[in-house]
Amino acid sequence: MFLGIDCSTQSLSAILIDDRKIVYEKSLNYERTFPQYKTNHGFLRTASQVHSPPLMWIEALDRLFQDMRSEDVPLHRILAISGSAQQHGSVYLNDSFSSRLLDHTNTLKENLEHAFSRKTAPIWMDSSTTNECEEIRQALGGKQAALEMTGSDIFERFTGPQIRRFYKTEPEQYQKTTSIALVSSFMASLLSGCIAPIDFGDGSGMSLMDIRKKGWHPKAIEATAPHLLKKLPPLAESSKVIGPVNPYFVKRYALNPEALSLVWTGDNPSSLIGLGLIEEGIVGASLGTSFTYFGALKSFHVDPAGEGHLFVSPTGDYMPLNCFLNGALAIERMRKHYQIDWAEFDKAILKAKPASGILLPYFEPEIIPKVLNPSVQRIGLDEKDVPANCRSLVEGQLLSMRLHSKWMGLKPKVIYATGGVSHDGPILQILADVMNCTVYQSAVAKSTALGAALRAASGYYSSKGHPRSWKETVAGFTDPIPSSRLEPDPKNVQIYNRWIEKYAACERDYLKNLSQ
Ligand code: XUL
Repeated sequence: MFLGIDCSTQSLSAILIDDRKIVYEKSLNYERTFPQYKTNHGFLRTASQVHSPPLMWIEALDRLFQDMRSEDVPLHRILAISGSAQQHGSVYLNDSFSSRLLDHTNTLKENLEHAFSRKTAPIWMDSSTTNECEEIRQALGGKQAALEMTGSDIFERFTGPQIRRFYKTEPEQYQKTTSIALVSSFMASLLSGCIAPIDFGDGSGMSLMDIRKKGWHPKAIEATAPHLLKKLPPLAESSKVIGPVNPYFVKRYALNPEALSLVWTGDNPSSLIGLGLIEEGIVGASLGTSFTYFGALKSFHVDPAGEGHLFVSPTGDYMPLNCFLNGALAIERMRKHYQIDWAEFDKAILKAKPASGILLPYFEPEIIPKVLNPSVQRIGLDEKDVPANCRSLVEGQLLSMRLHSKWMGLKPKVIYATGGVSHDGPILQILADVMNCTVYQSAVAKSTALGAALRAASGYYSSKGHPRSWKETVAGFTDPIPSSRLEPDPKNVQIYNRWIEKYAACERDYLKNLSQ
C-alpha cells in the first residue's frame, strides 16, 4: 500500500492505495479540528500578511496517524509515503530542529515547539512583498530575465521575496535560521526524520531555482538574502526516496519500519499526476481555495506577459500554471453576503440568464490579473439581484481563466475538474460553456493526495529497480466519473465568445484606473 498526504490551506488529507484502488481516505479541517490555533480557514491574517502556524500542521499529522491507527488502517502494510502541500509557503527552522525530530516519547508538537526561528509561516495568500519583488526583479535584470531564469516573474507569494522580507524586517531571527523549508519539504522532514530536499516542481515556485538546469540560481540567491544557500536544502526529483520513515511513526503508530519516505511536491504538480495529465491534450482545472488551470507541456514555454508560471512537473517535463486567488473563498464570501447556502447558490446560478452583467471578482487581492487593493466591481449589475450576481461571479472567474490562459497554447480536448467546487454541476457547466470544451469531474476531489500516493508508488518501484511508466502508474486511478461528462451548450458558447471581449474591456478599464 502507498500513502499520499496533502497539507493544503484548509485541511490535511490522506489517501491510501493498494495496487489498483483507493482503500482509505481522510480529511482533517484545521479550523474545526484545531480551534486553539484561532485560524480562519486555516490561516491568520494581519493587514496584508497571511500566515499559518506550522505547529498546527504538525499536530494535524500526528492526529492523522492516531486516527488511522484507531480506525485499524493497516499501517504495517505501507511500503512508501509521499505528499504534497500548498505551494510557496516557507517555514523557518533553528539549529535544534533535526535533533528534535526523532523522540517518540513526546508528541511531535512537544518536541518541536522551540525548533522555529519564526513562529508562523507566510503562505501563498500573502501579498506583502511588493517592494522585495521589485528589488529582486531589478537585481535579476527585469521581468523578462526573471522569466527566462526561473519560469515566472517575481510574485509576492513566491518564497524568495518572502525570505527577503523576513531578512529585512527581522534580521536577527533570519540569522538564527539555519534551515528554510517549503511547506512540502517541511512535512517531508517530519516523516523522514531529517531535513528533506525540495523537489523541482515546488522549487520552481520560489524565484530561486534555475528552471532549465534544475539547480539553485546563484544570481537569484544573491539577490534575495545573505548566506541563503547555506540555509536551503538540496533540490531533488519529486519521486526520490529520502530513506526509511522516521522511527517516531514506527514506534508510536506501528507504521511499517521499512516504509520509504519520499520527497514531497506542491499541490498543483501533485494534482497533475492525480488527474492523470501525463500527456498534452487534457487540461486540469483545480477549483479549490484558489482556482488553478494547468496541463502538461514537453517544451519550455513561458508567459510573455509574466502573469502565469512554468513549473517543472513530477514527470520531469514542464507544467504551465495560472493561479487565481479568488476561487472558492470568493464564492463563500458572496454566499455569506447574501446569506445563502451552496444549494441556494446553485439555484441562483441556474435561475439567472448567462451574461446578464459583469462582475470583476476581487474579494481578496488577486494574483491574475494583479490587484493588490481589492474591490468587487459590478458593471450593469444591480447588487440586489442575487441570481445575476451569483452567476456573474462564476462567469467572471471562468472568463478570466480563459482570457489569461491563452499563452499556454494548451488547446484542451477535455478539461478534468478537481477540488471542492468540482462537485458543483452548474459551475462545471459554465466552465464547459466558457471554455467551449468537454468537462469531466475527477473521480477524486483530492487529486493532490492521490497524486502523492501515486508518486509514492512510482518512487518505490524505481527504487527497487522495477520502474513503471507514468501511464502504467496512473492507470485505473485517474479516469474521471463517466456520468459527469458535460458538453458545452452551443448557444451559451456563442454568448460567451462575444461576452469575453466585453469582460476583457471592463478588466482593462479597471486595471488602468488602478494604475493612475
Ligand atoms: C499556486 C498557488 C496556489 C497554492 C494553493 O501557484 O499559489 O494554488 O498552491 O495551495
